[in-house]
Amino acid sequence: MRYYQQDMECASRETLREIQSERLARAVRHVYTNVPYYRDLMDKKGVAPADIRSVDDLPKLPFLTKDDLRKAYPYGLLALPRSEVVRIQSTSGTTGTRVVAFYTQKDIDLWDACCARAIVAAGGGRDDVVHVSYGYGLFTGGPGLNGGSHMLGSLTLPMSSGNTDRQIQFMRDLGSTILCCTPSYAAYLAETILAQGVQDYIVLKAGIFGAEAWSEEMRRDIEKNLRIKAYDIYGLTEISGPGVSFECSEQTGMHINEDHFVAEIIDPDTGEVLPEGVKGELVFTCVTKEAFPLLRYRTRDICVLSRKECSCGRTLVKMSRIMGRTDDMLIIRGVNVFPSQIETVLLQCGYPANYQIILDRVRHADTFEVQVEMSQEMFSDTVRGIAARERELMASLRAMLGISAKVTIVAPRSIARSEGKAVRVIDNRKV
Ligand code: DLL
Repeated sequence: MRYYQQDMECASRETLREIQSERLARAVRHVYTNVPYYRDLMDKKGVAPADIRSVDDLPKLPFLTKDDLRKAYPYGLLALPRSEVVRIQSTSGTTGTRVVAFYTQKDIDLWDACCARAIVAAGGGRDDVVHVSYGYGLFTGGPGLNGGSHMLGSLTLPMSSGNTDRQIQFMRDLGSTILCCTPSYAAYLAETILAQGVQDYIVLKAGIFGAEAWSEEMRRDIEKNLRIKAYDIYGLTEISGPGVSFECSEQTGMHINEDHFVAEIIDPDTGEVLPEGVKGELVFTCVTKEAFPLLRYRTRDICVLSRKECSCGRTLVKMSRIMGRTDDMLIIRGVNVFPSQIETVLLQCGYPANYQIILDRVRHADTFEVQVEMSQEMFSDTVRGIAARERELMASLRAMLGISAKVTIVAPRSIARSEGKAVRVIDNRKV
């Protein structure tokens, strides 16, 4: 099988445009009628549903940002009664308020189909054993690839993350052929497999890795060590989850599932739409979703779009790797972290907000340290007292972020002050 839904994946540009335009007009009517928050934004901009007849009219619509999601938290952007909605997924927000997204059964079916397209593009089919080591739960990685694999009819192994020895044991015993996890976990698994000397018992052929940035060098390492082809996959909770775009055999960027998510690239400063091939901020409009159809959602991810012909036969537009962010979000071990979340915890725990986040990548795995200045009153604490405070702070940070950081409490005024903006993040990872 080369495609999962060939009619859409390989449609002519004109057909795709027509489908997008028709779906867009319908989505705008749906949102305008059912989401007072967005109706207000449209009214303020002086645009009515009747003004949106084709994708060319997209720039007339107002943008949505993570800030709008925070203001409308939790149900303010829901476009259907709660009784129609069957699932919630979530990811970090900039402060204590998390981002929540909602799905009807049809929304989940569409999302699963997008992930099935990604698995087929990576060479998957009904005979494969799809080993899903993304986290399950609020994070979309596990549920998304799990759903895609089910829909395709592959044998699905819902491993979730962690317990590396058991992952490898099952990989051997059950003959996993496609591995789905973050690229850093794939690299770690590869290393452990080599260290255990069991590589000859592993029959993986492909990997579908995303949720964080990774380099071409990292791809080559993983491919060599696991003897597989490694494919990138992109997505975000607000738009559905993994499978918004996926890589094909050409491995030169990710095809966006444009029949569901219409992409634009804008200048992050002016909001102006940029021509194809120019680097800028990626914006998505959901044209088929029922429960949580965000229109012109600013992802803060920076990339380039290309409609150059692809050797795989798909006509869906391709996005490059993510080249950076327009905000200060960090992705640490696949988890989104905002410095403002760390600040919130420090203030809640009575620390001055003088801190530094130090990131590194040791053998493809992220290290994450938070150095925090103690207050003057803490200065007289005993060494044991400080160690206890570090443990306490580690637990509070873990509760806020969902991942562990090494916490080091340092003397007052020992973190270098900068002349201008505070340097909160020292990121030594090379991506
Ligand atoms: O990370 C969804 C996902 C799960 C994608 C599994 C791929 C695989 P969020 O937690 O909402 O959702 O984080 C979304 O992660 O805006 C990007 O900044 C980043 N991101 C996702 N995929 C990639 C990728 C999931 N392939 C945020 N390369 C996005 C670089 C990625 N960054």
